[in-house]
Amino acid sequence: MLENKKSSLKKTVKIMILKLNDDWKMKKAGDSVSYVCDLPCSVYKTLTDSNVLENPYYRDNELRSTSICEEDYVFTKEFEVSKEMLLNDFVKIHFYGLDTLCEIRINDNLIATTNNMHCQWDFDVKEYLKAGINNLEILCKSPINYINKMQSERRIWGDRHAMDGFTHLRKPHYMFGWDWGPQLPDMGIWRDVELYAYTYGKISDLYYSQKHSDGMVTLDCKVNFENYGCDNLCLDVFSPDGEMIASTKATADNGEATLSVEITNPQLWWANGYGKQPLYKAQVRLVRDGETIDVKDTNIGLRTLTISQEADQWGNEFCFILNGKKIFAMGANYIPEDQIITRSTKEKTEKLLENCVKANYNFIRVWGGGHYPSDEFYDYCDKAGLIVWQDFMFACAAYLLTDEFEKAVRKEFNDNIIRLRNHPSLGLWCGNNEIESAWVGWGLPEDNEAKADYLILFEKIIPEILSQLDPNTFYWPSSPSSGGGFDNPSSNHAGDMHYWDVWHNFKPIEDFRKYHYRFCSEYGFESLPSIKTVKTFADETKGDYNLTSPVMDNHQKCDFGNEKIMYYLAQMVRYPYTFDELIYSSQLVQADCIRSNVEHMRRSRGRCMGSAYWQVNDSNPVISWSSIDYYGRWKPLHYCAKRFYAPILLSVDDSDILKPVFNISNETFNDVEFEIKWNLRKNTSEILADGSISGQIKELSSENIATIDLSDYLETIEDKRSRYLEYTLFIDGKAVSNSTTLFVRPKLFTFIKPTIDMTVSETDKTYEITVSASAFTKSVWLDLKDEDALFSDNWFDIHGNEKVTVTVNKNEISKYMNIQDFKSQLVIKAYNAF
Ligand code: BMA
Repeated sequence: MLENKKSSLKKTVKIMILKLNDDWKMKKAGDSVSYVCDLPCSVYKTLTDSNVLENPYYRDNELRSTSICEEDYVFTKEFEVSKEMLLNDFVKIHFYGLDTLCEIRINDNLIATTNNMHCQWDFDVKEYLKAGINNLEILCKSPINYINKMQSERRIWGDRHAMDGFTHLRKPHYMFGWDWGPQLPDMGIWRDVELYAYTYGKISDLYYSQKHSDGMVTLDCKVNFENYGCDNLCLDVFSPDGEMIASTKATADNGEATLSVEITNPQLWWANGYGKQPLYKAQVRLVRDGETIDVKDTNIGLRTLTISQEADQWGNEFCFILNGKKIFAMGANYIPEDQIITRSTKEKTEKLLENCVKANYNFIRVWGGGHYPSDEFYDYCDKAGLIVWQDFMFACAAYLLTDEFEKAVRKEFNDNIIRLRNHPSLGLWCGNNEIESAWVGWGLPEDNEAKADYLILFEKIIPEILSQLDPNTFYWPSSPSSGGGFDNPSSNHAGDMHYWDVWHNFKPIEDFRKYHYRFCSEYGFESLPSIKTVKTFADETKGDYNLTSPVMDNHQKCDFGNEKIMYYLAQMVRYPYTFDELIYSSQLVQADCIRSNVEHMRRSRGRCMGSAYWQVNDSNPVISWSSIDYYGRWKPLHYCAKRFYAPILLSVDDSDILKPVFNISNETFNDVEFEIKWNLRKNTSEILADGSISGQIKELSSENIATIDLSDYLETIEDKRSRYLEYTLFIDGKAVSNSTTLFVRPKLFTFIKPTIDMTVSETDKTYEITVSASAFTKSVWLDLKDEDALFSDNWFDIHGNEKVTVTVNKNEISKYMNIQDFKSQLVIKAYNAF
């Protein structure tokens, strides 16, 4: 009987997986009190979830939270292993992300130590496991103690907003603080953990390459695998609607094989705005005796995508070329979604990216001071058509290539390149953020060793690894750069550019338009977040609602950030007397500034081929350059982005205000017939002159359509201060783009205080808000007092009693409300209606 039982236990054929994500415990090393947690978990998350630490984002709690990470912490978990699992030849543990300096023990045996948060870790553990209950322990050592020690032994330069010495450790730099983030260098287990076992083989990784020729794509898949008795490797390809369209097989003998199929009539993958994002499914199976041992599915977008640097009359262009078409990249910079990374969720990531698509982005830059985002991030970009500019995780710092550091980063490159290289959205790898330009022009402390190591790391090691692991994706050494070798990285003639003279260097907002960039991958302007967001960290009763209060000051991380806000407000708008007005005004100046920059760049399409404003999101509730705040609330800038990134944009070049020039930028593949209608109006909105212009604008082009002469109407200072130009672009009779140009800065304009009329009605699925006013009303802002809603349009101008109707989908409101509640929640603001 006993014999029989024993022999019924057989090696499983398929890979066995045991997830180890739940029921962990955390305690400070040496302490007896522990707290329960599930993965992802970290010190700050567990302590706040257990109510032993107040939220570090609240008021100035940060100041009492940083030092928590001067201690070591231990995470433990008990888990049961079956006899069956241990029958397998290989039993391994896989960590998708450990933060950062960890000692891993199983049943008190030290298995490994780790030193890079950007890596995944895989260890053989069969010999340490027993059938029944086992104990897994992760000791996380203080990152602060580590960087202090390393920095005292050998100083290396790093941006001063982060804790001194951060550059020594491969942990997202921003966790040590940034000019938009508190210093909370957490520790923990930030991605999944699993135990897995196998005997006959396993697929390690896949690399897909595409060759496009007329009406056909050859899809090659290079498979790395382990084989201990499998017969075949199979590749099946399914069309976007699920039909199997190609299939091939190879004999599985050694550790590498290439499978190849042909796809006829390929449906091409396009970036958002240019076409659809059909995703084919490619499935690779490792087979033994007709049974699948391991399987890996990959979404494939059929496309060619690289950067063109063709020489032209201005130098060398820098633009994405997608399926042979040169496109204008429209997007923003992405930073980590939470300062306490373990608070990030798939839902928040998807919502954020969905909001990027709603604002007509076609690309997004993953900035190098954060982390390599989750798989879900790229899956969403694939699905939605957002081209990803992917920095490697190095920013604003120098590094020394010690043996240990080099080993750590080589593993990081390997892990992340393999993980991300098959995504159709992956458009470009970039070495780092602002380090080439820092060496050239920031006056860094002299350090020849680190400077030489810069070239080895970013211009030798990374390109070499990419040529092995992902030769299909374009590599750019740094952002900004004009190609590397410390050769004028901030040039306007080639490569990408970060423009910060407006904001960091106090240059007037209009200065941006003096220059022409090839691709502006950073520029930005700060504003305060919504009052609803301020409420989550500031206490009005304690006097926090004041820009220079200690709490607001703590939530402003940029040097002289609040001073800069006031400086630019004084240039642009009337003095804001209330806190509410201050928030509104800062958002107004931000939106107007970024809008005018983008319009300028889109007018220079051909010469300039990309715009990424700094930054789309926030990692915490803070005053920053973001267009969407930490709680996902759209600032006016995001509503503006939806407009200035519209596929077809009408804008006005007002360099000569007496003779404004209408420009249309057409970022579609169609030549379009258009009509522009314009009105020159008084501040009452009364029309003084009007006109219309029709014509055709070619696909993928930007053209100055017409200049109008308004000098007769703008003779006196009073005229300039009380008249404005308003214009709309119609295509097929439908208004697709509209805006307003003042002839003076808003603070100098003679606004009339309007009476605003607003009515709300409802349909099954929407609330409809109709607004009109007794005079010209600038930058109207609709909002709900306590809840959140996405408006179909917001931050628009009203031209007197001409009605504007805006809708809200009922399912876009954060909480169910009937029409009465909705009306009582609705607030309206405007620049001249405070
Ligand atoms: C850029 C970025 C970040 C920074 C931002 C705002 O230089 O690369 O380092 O947060 O400016 O200052």
